[in-house]
Amino acid sequence: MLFFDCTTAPNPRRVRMIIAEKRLEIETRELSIANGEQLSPDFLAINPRGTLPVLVTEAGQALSETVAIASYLEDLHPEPSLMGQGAEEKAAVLNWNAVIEQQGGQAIFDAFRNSHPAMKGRAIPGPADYAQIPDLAERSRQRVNAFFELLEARLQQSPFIATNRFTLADISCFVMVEFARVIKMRIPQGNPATLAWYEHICERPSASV
Ligand SMILES: N[C@@H](CCC(=O)N[C@@H](CS)C(=O)NCC(=O)O)C(=O)O
Repeated sequence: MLFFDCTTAPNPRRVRMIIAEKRLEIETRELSIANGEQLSPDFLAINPRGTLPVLVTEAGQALSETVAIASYLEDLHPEPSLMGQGAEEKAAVLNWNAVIEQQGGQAIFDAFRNSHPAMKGRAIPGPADYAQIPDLAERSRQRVNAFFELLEARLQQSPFIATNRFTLADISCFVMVEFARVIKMRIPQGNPATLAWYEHICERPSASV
């Protein structure tokens, strides 16, 4: 197995947290997105989408989606479970993880990639260059505000994002919320349930990877 990582990027961080939670040791290769190493011909031969993370499985398949990597590692190493146990929990984890990615992660990434000078011409990850759309950055910031309200409503009802235990959905949410610092957005001080959840996750050893 081989894990292609980038220590500055949020999606690879989700995989690092999964690996840490499951206490696995996987051979890792670091690539620098800042230096464009994800677009080298050698890496594009492994992942033509030119994105990180990538996990090359035992059979040699290159997985480029965090959820797929999480599912693969969960099958090989079921404990501790991060993908839920039983039909209801498994469905809840996938459901909430998708909500976090689409309502939170995508809004944060769009706000960042369509406004930050370092992302000029790189508004979408991958081999093709796309121009920034400033209006999209602004609209995305509005969506991030809505995401924080969605989170607060959920965490008023549930100790963790998807179930009553820590799962992949919490990892995704924690990483996205921390990444929002790049657009200078943080959990609002008026959202006590989200702040308490955040402090609780910060106590886990995996939060520091
Ligand atoms: N859907 C993928 C997203 C992968 C992704 O977009 N990764 C970003 C880093 S967080 C990337 O590779 N960016 C490369 C670039 O900006 O060119 C996942 O679940 O991991």
